[in-house]
Amino acid sequence: PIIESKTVSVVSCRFRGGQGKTGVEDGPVHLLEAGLIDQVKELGYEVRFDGHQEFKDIEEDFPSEQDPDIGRMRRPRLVSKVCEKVSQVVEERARAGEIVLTLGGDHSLGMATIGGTIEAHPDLCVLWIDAHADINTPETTDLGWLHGMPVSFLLGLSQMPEYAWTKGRLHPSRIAYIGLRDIEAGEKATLKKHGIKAFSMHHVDKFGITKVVEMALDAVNPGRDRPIHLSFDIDALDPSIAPSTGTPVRGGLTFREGRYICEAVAETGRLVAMDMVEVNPSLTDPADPISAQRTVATACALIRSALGENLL
Ligand code: Z70
Ligand code: MN
Ligand code: MN
Ligand code: MN
Repeated sequence: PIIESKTVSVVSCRFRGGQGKTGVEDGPVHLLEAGLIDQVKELGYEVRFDGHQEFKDIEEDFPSEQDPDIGRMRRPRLVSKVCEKVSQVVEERARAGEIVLTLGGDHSLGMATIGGTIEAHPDLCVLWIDAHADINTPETTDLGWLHGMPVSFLLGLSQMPEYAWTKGRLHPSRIAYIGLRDIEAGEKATLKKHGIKAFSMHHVDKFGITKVVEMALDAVNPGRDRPIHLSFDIDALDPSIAPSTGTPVRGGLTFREGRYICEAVAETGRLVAMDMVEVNPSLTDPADPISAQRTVATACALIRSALGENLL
């Protein structure tokens, strides 16, 4: 493979506490059952996978009734404790020079994975591929779910004692979005205020995915020399190819556009970490019995693309 590291470290996070729907904790199980590890080995990597991350003790310490809301934030302590733990695991593996592949679980995990990666790779840049901006703060959040807020913690825009471990080390100039189409007014204001590069589906239509990826990389990684963390929310893709997710939004990326983003990252040879989140196999359309299978297959294909499949 083009990527330097020969080891992919799989961090499986069966966690759903950052949002309201059951089933997203089964995402990693289905990805593994689909043969993800063998698929990655097939590409020439060593794979390190030592079982699912264990959150039982934390979940016992912070059951919903003992984890009251803070402002509008729901399950704030549970999410913080789980993410702090995941962050330490990701940091350790990134420091070992492994490509860290985190399987979610919901996207609150993004504060953990990027928070961990940036400790090992301080000059990190991030591509956040999503229908949503996930940049709400405790002040702007409407529903209070943490999966809509991780970027604000990464950038240091949200600070609270319960989240003291989040260091806010990511500079707003080091993150770019692709795929946005469901952004709240408060989030839009935050993006504007901090000059964050955000490419919506409108930009994908207008410029094409090739140009959009080039512009995104030019913004966060002009010399193509910085390590890249690719945080992929499966809901960035159109619901026709990735229906099994908690908040599907019409008009998303095509299968090829999704894979193109991943291939372009692989081409740089600078991928150090990837997240694949919000795959919820329990959300199936009765009229479409293989919707979960299709979503899982799509997620596996995206991961293989980011690891260099089909690059000549
Ligand atoms: C909304 C919020 C979100 C994913 C929904 C939604 C965020 N902006 N993220 N689904 N994956 O609750 O903050
Ligand atoms: Mn199942
Ligand atoms: Mn997301
Ligand atoms: Mn999303």
